[in-house]
Amino acid sequence: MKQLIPVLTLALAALGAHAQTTVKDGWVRGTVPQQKATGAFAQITSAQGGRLVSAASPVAGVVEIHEMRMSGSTMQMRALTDGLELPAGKTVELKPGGYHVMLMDLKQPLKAGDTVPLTLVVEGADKKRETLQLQLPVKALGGMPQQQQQQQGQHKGH
Ligand SMILES: [Cu+2]
Repeated sequence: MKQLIPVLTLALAALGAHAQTTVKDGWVRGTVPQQKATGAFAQITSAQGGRLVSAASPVAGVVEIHEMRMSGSTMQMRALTDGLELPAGKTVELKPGGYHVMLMDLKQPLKAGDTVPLTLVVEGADKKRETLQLQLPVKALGGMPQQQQQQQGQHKGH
C-alpha cells in the first residue's frame, strides 16, 4: 500500500496546478470541406488573474489568439500578440464576433460531433505558466444548409 502514496501525491499536485484557471462551455465551430480556418470558444476564469499567452491543437498547423471588433463599419480580426488579459476572478468569454482562439492551416474538416484537443497556456501574475488540456466538442453553427441537415441526424443535446 505504501507504494501508492507517491502516485496520489502527484495527482493532487496536478489538480492544484490547474486550479488557478478554469475553462467551461468550450467548443469549436465546425468546418466545410476546403475551409482552412475556424474558431474555438470558451469561458475562461482566472482566479488570481493572468494572461492567455498561447494555444495549440494537433488539428491545426497554426493557432493564434484573436480579437474581432468593429472598426467603423467593417469587422476586423487581429492577433493578440501579447495574449488575452484575464482579470482576476472575472470570466472572459471567447465567442463568435469577439475573442477567439483561431485554428488555422487545418489538417482536416471538423464535423459536428468530433472532439478537438486544445492546449491553452495561461501565465499568472507571478509569471508561472499553467497548461490546460481541453477536449472541445465541434458544433456546426452558421453552416451551409446541407450541413445543417446533416447535423439534425446527429444532434446531441447542445
Ligand atoms: Cu480569428
